[in-house]
Amino acid sequence: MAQSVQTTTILEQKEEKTVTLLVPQAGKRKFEFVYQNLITFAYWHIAGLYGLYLCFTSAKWATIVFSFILFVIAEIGITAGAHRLWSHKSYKVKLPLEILLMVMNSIAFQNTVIDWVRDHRLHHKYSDTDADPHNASRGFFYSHIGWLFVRKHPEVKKRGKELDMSDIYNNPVLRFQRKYAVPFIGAVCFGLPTLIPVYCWGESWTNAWHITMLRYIMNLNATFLVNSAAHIYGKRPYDKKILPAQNIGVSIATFGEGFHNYHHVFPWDYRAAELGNNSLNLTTKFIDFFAWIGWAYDLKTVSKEMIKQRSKRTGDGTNLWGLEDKDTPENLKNIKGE
Ligand code: ST9
Ligand code: ZN
Ligand code: ZN
Repeated sequence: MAQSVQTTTILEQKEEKTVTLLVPQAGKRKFEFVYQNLITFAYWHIAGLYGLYLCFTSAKWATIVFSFILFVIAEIGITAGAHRLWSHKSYKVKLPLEILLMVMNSIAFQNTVIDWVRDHRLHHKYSDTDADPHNASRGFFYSHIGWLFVRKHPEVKKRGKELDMSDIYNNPVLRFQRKYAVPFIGAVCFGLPTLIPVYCWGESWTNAWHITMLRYIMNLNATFLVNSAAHIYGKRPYDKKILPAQNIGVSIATFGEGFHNYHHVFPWDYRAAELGNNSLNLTTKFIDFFAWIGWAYDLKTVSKEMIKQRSKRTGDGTNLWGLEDKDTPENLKNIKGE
């Protein structure tokens, strides 16, 4: 039944060239606002905040717990699914887990995975330039949410067309999600989460709907923090010349996606962090569990030696080798500088 966890350590360092400002900054480019998005996001946020108020005044405990569980499921659908599996191919999965992740991802409704992956691969290839959909050199607000209120920069569309997306376009599970996006995502993200509390434990319609909104905006904003806060605040132990940084707060909010300086340097590592066993990294634990039952395999990691070398060469000198698990012989060696 249980199988041992299989991991692949990439021994050859893929030289990750930092593509800083490959595309000229268009600081003066006029924004073309999409007013429909402004109105929709404003409604989602106001409704979600009202949902928060209802949690403290009239909601049933069952509704709050149910929504929190959905929050966790949806977030893992983004982190383990859209991000680590489909965008970065940092591990492989069997069909049942792929379908499960697609459903979990749909509960988060962050567009379809196909669109998400295209934007995310661009984000890595052209980080913080005009070709990055949520270019953080334009500030916190733009990279957090503002980019969704305006038309994309022409460079995003131009460079996006040059990406190899064949694995994603040919993926039947993702094609299903895109084909039935409106009814399917609508049902699992908004419809069922509202109906279940009403019909299963007699919650009021208004509580069920607004707490669904609360869960939804919490998922969105947690994800957005990776693009904003984790591209601005934190240390840069692996590459001091790039904006992505190590941000513990974001790691807590996103189940392990805030170790962002590491992630941009080693994007193929399924742990998205040097210390994959870190207790904040629930996503890694999720993948490890499925590797244990045999549904996930070929988990890619990076050797300690390669991390250390890269860190010494390009980091800001803040790598805390050994602090988190300093009892291991390997880390004791590192601390002593052997
Ligand atoms: C939402 C946001 O869903 C989801 C993204 C979240 C952020 C992910 C970041 C990852 C973080 C880091 C990882 C860690 C994860 C941690 C997770 C923790 C939980 N390449 O888009 P359109 C072309 S918000 C190539 O309309 P506009 C293409 O031809 C919630 N081409 O552009 C396309 O047609 P098609 C719900 C591209 O008109 C055409 O342009 N979502 C590319 O400029 C039109 O595309 C919403 O509310 C590309 N990358 O509009 C929707 N992009 O697609 C929000 C576009 O047929 N979005 N093209 O090929 C929009 O309304 C619009 O996209 C827009 C831009 C207004 C922002
Ligand atoms: Zn990534
Ligand atoms: Zn990033």
